Formats: sequence, structure tokens, C-alpha cells
Amino acid sequence: MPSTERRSIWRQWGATGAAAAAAITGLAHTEAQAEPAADAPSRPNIVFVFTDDHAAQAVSAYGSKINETPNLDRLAAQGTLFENAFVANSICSPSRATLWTGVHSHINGVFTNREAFDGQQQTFPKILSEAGYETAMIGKWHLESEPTGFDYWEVLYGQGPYYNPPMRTPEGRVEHTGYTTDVITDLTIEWISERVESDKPFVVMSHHKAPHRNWKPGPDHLTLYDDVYIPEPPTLFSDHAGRGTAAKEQEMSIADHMDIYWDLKLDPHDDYWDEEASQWRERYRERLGRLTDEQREAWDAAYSPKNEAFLEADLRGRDLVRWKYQRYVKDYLRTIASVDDNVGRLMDYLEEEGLAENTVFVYSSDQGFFLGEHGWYDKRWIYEESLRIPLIVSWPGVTEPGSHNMDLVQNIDFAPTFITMAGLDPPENMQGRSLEPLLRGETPEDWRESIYYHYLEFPAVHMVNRHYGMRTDRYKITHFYELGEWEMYDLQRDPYELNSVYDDPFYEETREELKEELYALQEAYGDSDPQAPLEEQREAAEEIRAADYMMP
Ligand code: SGN
Ligand code: CA
Repeated sequence: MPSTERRSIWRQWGATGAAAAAAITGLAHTEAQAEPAADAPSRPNIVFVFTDDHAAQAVSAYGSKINETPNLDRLAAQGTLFENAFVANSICSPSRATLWTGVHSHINGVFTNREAFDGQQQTFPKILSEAGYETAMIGKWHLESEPTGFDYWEVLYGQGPYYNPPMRTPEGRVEHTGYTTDVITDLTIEWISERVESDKPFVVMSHHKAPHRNWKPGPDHLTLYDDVYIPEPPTLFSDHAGRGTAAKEQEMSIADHMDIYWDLKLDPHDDYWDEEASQWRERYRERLGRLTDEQREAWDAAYSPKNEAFLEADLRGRDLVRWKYQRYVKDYLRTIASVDDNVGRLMDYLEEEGLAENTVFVYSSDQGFFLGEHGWYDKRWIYEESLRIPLIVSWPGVTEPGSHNMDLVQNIDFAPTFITMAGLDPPENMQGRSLEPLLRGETPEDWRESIYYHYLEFPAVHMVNRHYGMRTDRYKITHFYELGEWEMYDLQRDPYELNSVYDDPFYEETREELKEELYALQEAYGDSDPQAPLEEQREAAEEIRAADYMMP
């Protein structure tokens, strides 16, 4: 299949628009690959900016219909944008554990947001550190145990707040005043600037809270988008008729599961017509109480008039859902505007200091997110919006400026990629593969043709049933095993995954092939008892690590 055709499978709401067109022209690259400058040091620095829940649909370089991200686009113009980058388990802590280890959840032991990361296992920061890199981790960690493998770390407690974050360090708690996205970038720049004299290469992880729920904009963007109407996704009112039970029984719909205070920022002092006093309302009130006077004033000045207009309008039914979508998605995009500014600030800093030339700059996120598609917010599913992550890598002298890669890549590939960037061979027991050849424009003949996925956090917030599945460039097959249900989608014909063709006789042969491939992946990756209770799986993972993955 020609790559342009594949691209249209996922591009949100169809593959039109200037950004998409510009992106498509970028495809015809791969030949004239720039050689690294002869005098370039062989081991680059690595700056990894990682956000929380940033959907590719909200990056203009990915053809966003709803916002502009000039600095991410600038990064994409310098490097390679991966059109088909996915996670292995679309939830925060598991995604992070996979980032560090290059293996699936059933080995690193973080299946859900509830397991603490075993810091005694093999990770890429430890490997880079042993190889002479200086390593730092700043921002959202969300793995409970203390970070290991870093010369320096300063991390948020749990999810962390949007404003004035206290941070955890080896020396204890440190208080900060300011907007968390700015604070994390400040700390990143500070750490780099204090170590530039060192002759070691460095790797710094700059991990943001944004744009995670409850989507609180920073002081610079409180009224951004006030005067615009953000286009609605065509599936905002979808009823999941062609999907299975799991999709029908989730708790992540904008219409029914968003809190009017916590999520949608109604003033906690206002009594909303159908809202009982909820814990969410209290929580929102309490969080607002932690803003400085100046922050609070700016917040109220921005939200009060909008909230009054909303109460005045007394919306019902679909009009109310539309309003919720606007409020939600604007706040989400406002938090991204700040991420984008800070990416620009970090890029400027590296350029000004003469570091950019020998620094790999990577931007990605821990999972995708629903921005009203299928009426939803949150993630967790193997469905496209949640499975897909933005991944943009600029490696001066290696990546061709403005190039696009169409191969199936996954977050298991991060660790081996960083290891080969440092000039080392990845350990054989890592399950991902280095993206370095892809970054050089040379996809190996035997590159993977399918990716494996397994989500396990159920029952839990948003109530997404456990499922495993597999995606090729065209198809996806998924087993909701606790429900005894399968779904299968032909992404080429049905990019929004509206109608499962699992029982369609036309697809019978393909279905059997896909199932076979899925079971082969489970075997190859060693997810040998995927339906077992979590407790058993945790123990099995511990045994696997004890035998083969320890790196104290
Ligand atoms: C919080 C959120 C949920 C979200 C989980 C996991 N509620 O519980 O909506 O699914 O985190 O997110 S919140 O309103 O309290 O933030 S994850 O990205 O950390 O996995
Ligand atoms: Ca997340």
C-alpha cells in the first residue's frame, strides 16, 4: 500500500488541510541522508520532553484541526515525525515503566497505575549512566518508588498540581511557585546550564504534567480561544452501536462523566441546576485555594464572565454537551499552548548556548487521548485516539529535516533507541528495537509488521475493560477477554473504528490470520498468561525480572 494511503487511515477527520498536505510532501525523503559532520562528537546529548496525555490530534504537525503548535512544528521541521507511533498499554505508569525499560508491562511489573516501579531492574538511564552520560529526571514520575539511575532528580508527587508544585528530591520536599509547565522547563534549563562545563554528554528527561486532567491553563493562556468555536469531531454523539459491550459501558463520556466543577471549572460557589454537592466540587474548591492571590485573581477574571454566561444560557441536551466539549477542549488546548511555548523556550536555550547541534531533541507523550471523539475524554483503549502518541525526533546531522516515518513504532523502542544513540548495543532482552536506522531513513527489511497491546486496569476510574490486541498497518483485532468479546476493525475502510467486522464473513480469512499473529506476538513477547488475575501476573513478572533483568 502506498504510504500516502496509510496516512489517511488515521489523520483526524480525514486527510485534508494545508498541514496534512505539507506533511505528505515530506514523505519523499529517505534518499539524500545528511552524514554527521566529521568533527561532530559521536555521542549526542539527549533532551526528552514528555507530556501527559497529549494526543497527536492536537499537534499541528500531525494535521490538527483544532490548534496550532508552532514550536512542535518547528521541531518537526528539523527532524523526523513518526506517523505511526503507539503505546503498549495506554495508561500513565505502565507507559512510563515501558519507557525506562524497553519491555512490556508483564515484565517490568507495572500493569496499571497501582504498582510501584521496581527500581532494581534494568533501565536505559542506568545503562547510559554506566557508559559515562550524566543523567537527570525532572517533572512527572508517577511510579511511586524513588527514581534510580539518575545523577539528579526532582519529581512531582504523584500526578502533581498545575500550579505551585511541591517536588520530591533525594533531599526531601522542595516548594515552587509558578505554573508547573514553566517550573519544569526552568528546572530543566537550570540543570543543563549548571552542567555544561562538564565533558560528559548528558540526557535530561523533562516530563510535564500537562495536558493531564483537570486541564488547568497557565496564566498566559487563560483566555486563549475565548472567541473561537473549536470544530467538533464527527463522532461527538456516537452511540457505539457497531462496537462491543466495553465501549458501551465505559465511564468517560463528556456528556455523562465530566464534573461541572472539577473538569469544567464552574465556580464552586455557584449551585448548578442538576449538580449535587460532590467531592469533585470540594476538590476543585480546595485546589483553587492553593493559588497565590495574583494567580487566583487572574483565574477568576478569566472564568467568572464565561461561567455567568453559561448559567444564564441554561443549556440542555445536545447544546449542553456541545458547551462541555468547548469548555473541555479549550482548556486542554490552553495547557498545550504552554507546553508548546516551553518547547520553544528549551529549543531557543539550546541554540543560544551552542548545544543544539549535538543534542537530540525528542518530543512525545505517555499516551494519546480522546478529544471528544466517540463522545469521550481519557484514554486506556486500544482505539486509535488513545493508542497513538506524537513522536518527533530531531537529531542534527542524522534526521532529514521535515521527514516523516510511516513504520509501526512503539514506546518499547525508546530505551533501545537512547542506548544506540550513546553508541552501545541494547541488551538482547529488551523487547523494543532502536529507531536509529529509521531516523537515518533506512528502515530494516525485517522491521515489525504489527504491534502488541495489553491494558489491565479494571475495575477502575473510567471503567475500561481489560483487553489485549494487535494492530497492523491496516487492521486491528482486540479481545475483551473478561467479557468474552472480540472486535476487529479495517482501519482503511473505517478509520474511526465505528463498525467491528469481527463477525463479517467477508473478513473471515483475515480475522483468522490476525488472531494467529496476535497469539504469535503474545508468545514472542512472553505474555503467557494474559488473562490471569493481576496478583498472579505481578508475581510472574517479579520472577522474570529476578532471573533476567536485575541491574541494581
Ligand atoms: C486521574 C484522573 C483520571 C485519569 C487517571 C489516570 N482523574 O485519576 O481521569 O484517568 O488519573 O491518568 S483526575 O481528575 O483526578 O485527574 S494517568 O494519565 O495518570 O494514567
Ligand atoms: Ca497520562
